Amino acid sequence: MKEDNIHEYGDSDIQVLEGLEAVRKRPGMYIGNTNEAGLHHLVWEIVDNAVDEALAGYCDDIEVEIGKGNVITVKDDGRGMPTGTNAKTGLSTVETIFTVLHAGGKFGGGGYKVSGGLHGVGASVVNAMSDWLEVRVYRDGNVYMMRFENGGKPVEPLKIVDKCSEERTGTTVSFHADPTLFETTVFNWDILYKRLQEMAFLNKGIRIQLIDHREDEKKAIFHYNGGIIEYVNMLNKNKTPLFQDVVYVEGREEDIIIEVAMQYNDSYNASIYSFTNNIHTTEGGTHEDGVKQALTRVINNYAKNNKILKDNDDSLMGEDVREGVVMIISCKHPNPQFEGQTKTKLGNSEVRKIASDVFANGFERFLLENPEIARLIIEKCLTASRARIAAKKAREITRRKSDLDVVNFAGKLADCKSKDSKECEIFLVEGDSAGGSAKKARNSMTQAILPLRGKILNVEKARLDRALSNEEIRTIITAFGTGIGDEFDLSKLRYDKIIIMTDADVDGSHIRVLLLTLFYRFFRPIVEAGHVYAANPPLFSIKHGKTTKYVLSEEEKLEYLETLPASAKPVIGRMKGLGEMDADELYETTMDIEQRVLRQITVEDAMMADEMFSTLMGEEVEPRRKFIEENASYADLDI
Ligand code: 28F
Repeated sequence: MKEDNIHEYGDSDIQVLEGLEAVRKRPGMYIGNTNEAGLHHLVWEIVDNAVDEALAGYCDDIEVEIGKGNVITVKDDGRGMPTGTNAKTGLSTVETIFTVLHAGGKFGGGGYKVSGGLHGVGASVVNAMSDWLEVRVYRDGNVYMMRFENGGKPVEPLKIVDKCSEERTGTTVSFHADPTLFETTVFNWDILYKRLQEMAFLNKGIRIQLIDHREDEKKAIFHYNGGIIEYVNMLNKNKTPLFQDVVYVEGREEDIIIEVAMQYNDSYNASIYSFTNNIHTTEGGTHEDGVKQALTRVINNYAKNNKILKDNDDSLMGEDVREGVVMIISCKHPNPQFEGQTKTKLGNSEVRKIASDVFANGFERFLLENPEIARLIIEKCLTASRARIAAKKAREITRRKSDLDVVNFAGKLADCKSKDSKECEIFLVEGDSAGGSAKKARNSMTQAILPLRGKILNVEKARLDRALSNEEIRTIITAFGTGIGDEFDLSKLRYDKIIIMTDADVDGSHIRVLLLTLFYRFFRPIVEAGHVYAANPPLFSIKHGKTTKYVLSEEEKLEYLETLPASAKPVIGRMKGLGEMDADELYETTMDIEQRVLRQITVEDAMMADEMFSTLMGEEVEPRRKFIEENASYADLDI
């Protein structure tokens, strides 16, 4: 306290100073921590007051400056703090705001204090934690100033230090955090940037500037007239959104305001961020629950009403409708109750229904007005639901341990005798007749045969989940022995080589695409480890004398013919499909380890098949049409 201090201390001042001293003694109780996070908390408290003035409708420009020596200055162009005397404290309102704990809980002008940060302790705590603080108020053509030092002790009372134009109004607060109380007093640009940008998103129309004068001058301006719509756009910037427009819904009941912005992207996870009074409620709460419930309900109703979902179809579950969603939920509440481990969960029970009703009404309307987008959303949800069911089925299959016996008994799989997986191979053969020949021709010690019927698979119509309930595919899964999904274990693979033996025609191509998709999605490690092969049946047979040579292509045929003596009279035959070969032919051309040519399938092959599968089996007509057009015919798809 300076000798020439004209401020006289009364009883209330003593109490005030004891209050601020308590803050300095137990900072944890007021700002949580004295680390970097606690330091930045000081800025949030001051910015919150400016944002509240903006939300009350009197301010639209906020500036945060980091000065040399880590002095923070926050400016707003609001009405300016009241400069008169506060009846209760007998001090000026400005002094009261900066020295009385919890002062300014309710704001004048009918607004309520929305931004009261997580701790919501106000400007007096910032003052208590600063070695100096200055406030300037521009109001009624005057510039008022008051300075505090050493943890909030007034240097002198509020006084007029200058004149300004009548139009110029607002409040400016500068402070320097007390280095004896904080682990660090260096402000972090990124932390300030992120939170101020978030504030600007959550409070549309407010312009917030951040300027760093410390080394290289840095400046950022956040100003979003679209508010949380622009937030969603930013979150989706590097993603592929399902549709252009962001769904936006707003509504209020009494003093509670709910705002939701939402879009889907092509990813599989949900990004849902909820806020209450500009505080990120990381643990969620009633506002988030209400909106999530409404999302599930509205999508199911729409899908049923439009016969996209049949009456006896299972309803879409929450996780189905949230796949790929990006959503911001913002609640403004006059009296929020924060619960949970970190006090970041909204507990007010009345909010659940309000949030649910507001979002349901708006979203339902959006779907009715945008039927094309509605269809896109529902198709995405249906795909998610099918994937969920498929994964569940796949897991169930692996649990049925006795399946293998049943499979053998049913005579579908002709297993090999050897139990040494290193020498075993399994042929997945297209059609019963090729299957029959292969069974006759095989070396039953090491070669297992599993015939697959194209008709049964009817791949064109089958989605993967339905494919999984197909007997033959279940047999494949069981025969491999590795299990699937969480329970997958590569070391249990019963065959060293899995050989796909299909014709090079439409049906064969379908089966290959389906099998590779199955492998890609459920058995990728098998592909990665190089266990999957495609048999390469020859295209021509060349007979001369007693020898027969099989060749895979036209070029190879010509090449081989060149090597024959001029006297030779070769007989060239075009090979028929696998089904038309007899057992010997099949063995010689495709199964005999000495003569056959196998092509190892790579993950890229499987990935391409998976893409092809998605395009061909998907509900979207346009990509399918384009795909077929570009690829002319399935038969040409050389995979
Ligand atoms: C840089 C930080 O703190 N801005 C503020 C105002 C405006 C009013 C106010 C603040 C009245 C009853 C307390 C003006 N005129 N920026 C800020 N701008 N506080 S803080 O009032 C304080 C309350 O209890 C203000 C009329 N009503 C309110």
